[in-house]
Amino acid sequence: MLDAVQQDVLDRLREDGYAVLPLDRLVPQPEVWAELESDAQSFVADTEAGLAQERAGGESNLGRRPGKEFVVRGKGYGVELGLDDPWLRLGASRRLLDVANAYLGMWSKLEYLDLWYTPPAEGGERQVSQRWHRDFNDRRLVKAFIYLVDVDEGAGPFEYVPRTAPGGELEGLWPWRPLGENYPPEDELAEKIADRAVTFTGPKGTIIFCNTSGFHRGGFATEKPRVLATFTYSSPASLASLTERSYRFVDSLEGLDPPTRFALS
Ligand SMILES: O=C(O)CCC(=O)C(=O)O
Repeated sequence: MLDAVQQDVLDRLREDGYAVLPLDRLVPQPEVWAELESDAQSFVADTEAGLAQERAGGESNLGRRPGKEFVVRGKGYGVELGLDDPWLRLGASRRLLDVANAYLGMWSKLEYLDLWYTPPAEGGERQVSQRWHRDFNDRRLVKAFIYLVDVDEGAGPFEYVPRTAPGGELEGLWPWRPLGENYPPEDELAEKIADRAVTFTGPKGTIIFCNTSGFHRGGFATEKPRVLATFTYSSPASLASLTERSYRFVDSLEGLDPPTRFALS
């Protein structure tokens, strides 16, 4: 059962492949946001201290992944998480999970969650996910991105081409295939989509739901850092949902309701 806010997100996801709204419409409890914001502030402070250390020629323990070094990750792959983590609680909450599950038409796995800090690029070209691409994981999946700072053009906003996900009117553009051509030439794609791409600039606290098997890109910050939290919900049939799960759930599953238990196990 979805309430009106969740139903509206679902309708827009089905129609366009994305939906955007203030997180507090979906999760109106101020104490939830206060805890997330305070955790986000610690992440930003630790990251900025680590970056300053690196700039001074020292070493840091900032989390980065080979191939996508431009993002500093608050959690990273292999992290152990329990229900004391406010981000895990949010990602596994029925407010978000029910939307993802309704869209996928099945109970999903919470495959990935992380906090990302993307410092401004020092010149150079767009790399990997800063370029237009489809995600490989599955034909249908849902990602949520929650901005933890105000994001304008200079902070590398997320961008999406509505209706390019499988089932959408533009699905035929370099169509999604398992291990397909997920990164077409940027200029050819830009020509084909003309002005149909949506750029998600928005204030802190904005949440974007998106089926990222449609074309998307982002994180090409040029002037200021972008900070966000991100969750991926995918079908249990997607190999990535089990083999690439980014965290290990180390709390008890006892007492959790069945969809939450499924998402975390
Ligand atoms: O950083 C971004 O805005 C794009 C992220 C992305 O491509 C993804 O999560 O699949």
